[in-house]
Amino acid sequence: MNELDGVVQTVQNTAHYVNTHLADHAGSGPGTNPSGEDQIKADIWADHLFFDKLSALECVGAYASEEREDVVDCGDGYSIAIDPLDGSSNLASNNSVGTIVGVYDAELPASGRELVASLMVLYGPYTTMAVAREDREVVQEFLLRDGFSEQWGTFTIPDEPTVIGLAGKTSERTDTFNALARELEHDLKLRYGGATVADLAQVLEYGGLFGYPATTSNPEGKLRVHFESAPLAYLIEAGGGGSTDGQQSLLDVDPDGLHARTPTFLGNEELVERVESALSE
Ligand code: FDP
Repeated sequence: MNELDGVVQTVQNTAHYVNTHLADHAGSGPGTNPSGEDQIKADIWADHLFFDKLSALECVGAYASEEREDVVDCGDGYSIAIDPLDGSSNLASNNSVGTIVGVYDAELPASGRELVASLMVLYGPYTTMAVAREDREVVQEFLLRDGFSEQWGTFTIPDEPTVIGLAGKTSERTDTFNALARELEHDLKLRYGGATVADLAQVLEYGGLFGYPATTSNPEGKLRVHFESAPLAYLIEAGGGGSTDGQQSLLDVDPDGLHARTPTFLGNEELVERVESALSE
C-alpha cells in the first residue's frame, strides 16, 4: 500500500461513517465558516471526523478545511484541502451532499498543478467515491457499503453532452453570461441541485456543463479554489473533460489566500471552450 492508498482508504472509511450517521447531525449549527456562510452541525462534525483520521496519517503534513480559518500543521507530507460536507444546505431538504478532498504536494496556498490526487464522495441513495490520482491512468469509481469499497468502474466524460447546471439568479449574473446560459439551456437538460458534487456527478454520468459564475452577491464566484474548484477540475480533466474560470484551466488559478474563490465551470471540453469564448468578448 503506498501513501495515496492510505489517504484513499481513510477517506473511504470516514465517508462510510459520515453516511451512516449524517441524520444525527443535520440541525443548524453555531456560526459561520471562514467564508461567512452559515455552518450547520454536520459541517463541523464531518470536519472533525476527517481531521482526526487524515491528520493521523504519516504522509499528511497539513490539514486545511473550508470550515477552518487556517491550515493545521501535522508534520511533513501532503497538504490536504477538504470540503468535508459540500452542499450542506441540501441537508434540510434531504437532498444529496458530498465530500471533496484535494491532496497537494505543496504548502498551501498552491495552485491545482500541485495536486497529486482528488477524491469526490457523493452521499446519494448510495455512497460512491470517485478518485483521480497521479499514479493511476483512469478515474476510478467505488461503491462504499458496509465499511467496504467495491470498485465499480471508471469515469470518462461522455462525448455527447446532455445536461447543464448553472448556479446563480439571472438578476445577479451578467447579461453576457445570461445570453450564453439561454443558448446552452436551449439544447441541454437543466439539472441543478445546489450541491457541487451531486451536480458534477450528473455531468460525469451524462456529459454536459456545471457552472458557478461570478454574480453580484459573489463577485469572485462562490466556490473555493483549494477545497472545491481545483480538486474537481483535477478529477474532470483526468476523466477527459475540461475546466475553466472563464479564461484558463482551474488548475492554473493562483489562489491569493486559503479561502480564495473563483468562477467555476466544469464539463465537456467543447462547452468549456464556449464559456471561455463568451466570457472573453
Ligand atoms: P453549500 O453552500 O450548501 O455548502 O460549497 C458551496 C455550495 O454549497 C456548493 O456545494 C453548491 O454548489 C453551492 O454552494 C450552492 O449554492 P447556491 O445555493 O447559491 O445555489
